[in-house]
Amino acid sequence: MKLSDVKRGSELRTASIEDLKTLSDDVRDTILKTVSQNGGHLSSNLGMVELTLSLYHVFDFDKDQLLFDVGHQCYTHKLLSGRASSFATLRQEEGICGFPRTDESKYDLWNTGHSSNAISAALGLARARDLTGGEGRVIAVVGDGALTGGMCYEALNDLGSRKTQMIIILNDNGMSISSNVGALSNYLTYLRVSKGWQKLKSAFSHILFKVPIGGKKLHHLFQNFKDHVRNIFVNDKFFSSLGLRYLGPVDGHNIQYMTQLFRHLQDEKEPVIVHVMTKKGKGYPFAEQNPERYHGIGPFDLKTGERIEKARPRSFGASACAFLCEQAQKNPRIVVVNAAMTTGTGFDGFAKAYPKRHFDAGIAEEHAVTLAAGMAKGGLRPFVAIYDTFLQRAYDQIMEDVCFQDLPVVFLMDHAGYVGGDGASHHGMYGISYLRSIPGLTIVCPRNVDEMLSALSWCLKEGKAPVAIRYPQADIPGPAYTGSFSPGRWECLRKGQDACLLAVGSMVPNALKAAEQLQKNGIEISVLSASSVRPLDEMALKEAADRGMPFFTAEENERSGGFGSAVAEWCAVSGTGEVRGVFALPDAFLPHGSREKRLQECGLDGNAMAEFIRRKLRT
Ligand SMILES: Cc1ncc(C[n+]2csc(CCOP(=O)(O)OP(=O)(O)O)c2C)c(N)n1
Repeated sequence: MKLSDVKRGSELRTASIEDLKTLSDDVRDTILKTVSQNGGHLSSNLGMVELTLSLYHVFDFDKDQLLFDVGHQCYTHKLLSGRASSFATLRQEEGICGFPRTDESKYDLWNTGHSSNAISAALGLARARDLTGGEGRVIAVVGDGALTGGMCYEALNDLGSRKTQMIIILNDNGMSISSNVGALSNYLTYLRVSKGWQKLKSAFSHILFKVPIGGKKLHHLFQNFKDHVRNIFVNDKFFSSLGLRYLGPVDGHNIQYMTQLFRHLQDEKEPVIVHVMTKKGKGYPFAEQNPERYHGIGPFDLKTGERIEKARPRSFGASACAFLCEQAQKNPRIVVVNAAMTTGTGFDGFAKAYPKRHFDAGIAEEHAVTLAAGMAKGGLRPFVAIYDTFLQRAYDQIMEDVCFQDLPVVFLMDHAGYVGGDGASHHGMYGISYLRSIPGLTIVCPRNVDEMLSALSWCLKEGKAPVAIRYPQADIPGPAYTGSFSPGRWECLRKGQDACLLAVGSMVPNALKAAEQLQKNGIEISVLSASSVRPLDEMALKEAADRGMPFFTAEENERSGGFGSAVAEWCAVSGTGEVRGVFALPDAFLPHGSREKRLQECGLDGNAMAEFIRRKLRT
């Protein structure tokens, strides 16, 4: 069976196991070919092929509901649910998204991207089904990495006490993005090795194949089956003590075992957790050997496994890491906290150099932030490196445990701005808005790596309170930074008298381009790099306002609650100055695509800014 033979996922329900096996080869090849060209989440998807095919073989997704945690492992599901012909456009402008999107297919039930929420969402769907007299099973696919996130336990706690039908597939590949961390991960390893799951596999198949599917004796046999299963599978203590039937571990690449097991779960009325063992990168030797490197990867050469890329600019994260490694030699109080993104945030060097002073909390941003707060209270200098988008999850902890306590925790918010291929759930475009209202928090958006390093030095020398330093992944082009960061002070990059353009971080180069364009029309504007987003440089604002210069602001952040709003608030409160334009991303969940194109579309490129300012100054 080939992918081109599958018009609807439901056709897989009558396919033979042999057909599913040949189909798995075609699916794997398609994923490999597409990701090598477009980039994407390779390792997790290669590991999910047989598991997804088995789910489609047994369940009916016109009735049953399938949710993916994070959703980065959904490629086989996309290929089987009517999107095989458009799969070549994966992650491209106007192409299909790398994560489930409800506006893309009715089979994508949830807009996903942030981890550890699938059990809660699935339980909500199950309860809605129960109360509205609906039918169908609810199935959540959750990775062992996702299971480090606290929300999973909140949901299990609830599910185990007010039970309903729900199947949780624990897709255990022993990895988060890097090796998984934490005591629960150790427990899963214990389950895997305690009885030797190779032995279990043969015992399991022996029993399963004795149990016929359908027929009058099914109920009786099913009871037998459950008893046997209890004996063959590992005696789990953790999940069963929470009120869930635990089955596993099973080989996640053996379609025959999995489909047999899933069939026996079709009539279960209570929650079940099926522990499925998969191999990240399965079938592509480079990814099997180094699953982390191919977790999320740009285009690469299929034959050599090497990335096809232009020279990469200096990374903010790696530069912050190198700086803190150096400082940590002199200052034993420096510690770094990550939340399952040590490599992504550039901090693997620190983890290697100072293993006792590096803490990977798992996909547990709330815990990571409060952990850092405790460390700061105890006299350490914690630096918490988390992407702008994932730090959202720890909003309350930033507010209550860091800022309310006024503790010197430094947040390093990587991947700020429009991130491109990963799409709406991953754009770091809300950071200024969600942080700006928290009392006592200094917010810094440096205009390049050197300014970020200067801000870090300032934090170590002077910083006695919480600071958030927000930056994109790669260095920002523009004039060299030779200053010395100080909060509430902006750098003047160009002087003019007709207007004042206040640019934040990544918007500085575009603001300078706009100023050059305007000069050609005889309009001279000042350009200030407003790296200190909070506090504002009130002296600079007052001076420009006194000279009658209108303000324009530019930021790679959503408009609501952003830097432009801060300047407009200042004008309103101080009774002076006027904001004539706010260049910002719209208040929306923007699709994936090209950053350059999206910035143009949103009026954030130099030409668009110049044109807007020209029109505004004429009126
Ligand atoms: C709240 C949150 N923090 C961090 C991430 C980044 N992230 C994406 S996938 C992933 C690892 C997930 O591991 P697992 O659930 O085991 O899935 P696998 O990739 O191993 O299949 C992480 C940390 C995220 N998506 N959401």
